[in-house]
Amino acid sequence: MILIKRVITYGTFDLLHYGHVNLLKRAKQYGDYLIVGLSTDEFNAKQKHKKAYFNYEKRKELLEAIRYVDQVIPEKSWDQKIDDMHKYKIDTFVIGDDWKGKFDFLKKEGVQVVYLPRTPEISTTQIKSDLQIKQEDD
Ligand code: C2G
Repeated sequence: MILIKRVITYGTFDLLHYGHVNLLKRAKQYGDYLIVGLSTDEFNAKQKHKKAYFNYEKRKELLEAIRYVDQVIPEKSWDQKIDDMHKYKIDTFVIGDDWKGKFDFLKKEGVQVVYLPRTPEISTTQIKSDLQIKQEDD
């Protein structure tokens, strides 16, 4: 019997860039099937206090085009992760090390928790501020 190892990660993935792709590529290496819990526009606004440039549908479309991503589900709240681990039969939870330690509680659900080093020098915030400066220069 072939065991399908199932991996999950979560994020906003706005202005998709190579740091995101690098995370997804490494996350996929932990299994055979990668699910992304994509922060909804409402979750971004109400809980993460950030407004994505691209709305949920567009961010989902971009993620689904990435070879490493097998399924995209909505991330609507901070509290859905435990249920998600069981609902989607997750073996490994992966996220960038800016979250180091924050999701260790998932180990109690029998899930391996992995924090991966972030890709240096790139972030959605950096892109936005660089573009801001560029516009002022133009
Ligand atoms: N990331 C990375 N390197 C970067 C930028 C981002 O590895 N240069 C990773 C982040 O660590 C995260 C993923 O890419 O694992 C998505 O980044 P964000 O959209 O910024 O994720 P965040 O807003 O931190 O949402 O419940 C968890 C949250 O939804 C995580």
